[in-house]
Amino acid sequence: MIKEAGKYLFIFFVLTILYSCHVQNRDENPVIPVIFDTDMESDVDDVGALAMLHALADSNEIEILGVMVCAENPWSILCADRINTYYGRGDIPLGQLKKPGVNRESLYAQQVAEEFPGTLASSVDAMDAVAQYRKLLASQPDTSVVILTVGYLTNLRDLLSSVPDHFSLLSGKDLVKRKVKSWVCMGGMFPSGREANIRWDTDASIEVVNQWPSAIIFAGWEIGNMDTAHGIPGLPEDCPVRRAYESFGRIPHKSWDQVATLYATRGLENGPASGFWKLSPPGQIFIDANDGSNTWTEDANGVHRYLIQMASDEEIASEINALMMHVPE
Ligand SMILES: [Ca+2]
Repeated sequence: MIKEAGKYLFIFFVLTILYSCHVQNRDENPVIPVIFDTDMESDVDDVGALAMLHALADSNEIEILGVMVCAENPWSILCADRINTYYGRGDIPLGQLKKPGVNRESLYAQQVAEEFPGTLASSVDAMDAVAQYRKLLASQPDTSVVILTVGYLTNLRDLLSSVPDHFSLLSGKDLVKRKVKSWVCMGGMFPSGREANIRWDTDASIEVVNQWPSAIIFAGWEIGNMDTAHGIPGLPEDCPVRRAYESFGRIPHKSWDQVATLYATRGLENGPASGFWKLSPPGQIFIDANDGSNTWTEDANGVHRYLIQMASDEEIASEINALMMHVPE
């Protein structure tokens, strides 16, 4: 009898220790809530970035709160929905740019949208991106959300100028100030240059970078100009990520959106990839209204920073490739 009781006590001890380790682990590595804002049309790196986010969600490193499309192309959001569905997350809240914005062709979005199963029938049925942003931000704890933009800044411009509604009594600007922890923006070229995400909707870009109520971290063109996706043809045939890359027709391909994604997830603060880059000194991005090019001014009181690559291309690409090649169970 005493021996039996001792056995149960021992099991109880082991379980208590295991549980406290689990709680400790969870506190040390909290799940990062991410909103992904994409122009999934003209280039295919957005697809690679979304694949990475699903791999990171499967390893409980992040939660994909929502996927926003900042482009007019009606196939983009359907393509994102098919990818979410493939990874078992067809219920991720979606938001679509509903006002006029950038409208560009895609070599893969319609193919993926038409050939793969999903939950959204038409971009017309999708919720307005600004409303979805407001709904998602209002539902989250203060200073918690990471916004990752890998496209035009049209949605964020419209979010900032949004007014109180039934989701929140705060203005768009105050809601961002209250809820957003970090905004990582794939955009710009540093210290200067002309990059697509910033220049295609130059007016929105200028308004956002001048009005954003907290810090912005830019993942510039120069640090994403490295090849990844070499292994894509080895993914299963029913994988929409493989279809998108093969339809786009360039494998391997550059990785602007994936680099920003890796930083926004594993690179922040003391994340496992935080040594891959360092932050520039604080400063201010300046965007030229005539051609959308940007320059940079160091300023001790500035709230903008850009990433400076510290690790080799090979090291960073290998981490990105591993995440992109993740196959859901
Ligand atoms: Ca993009």
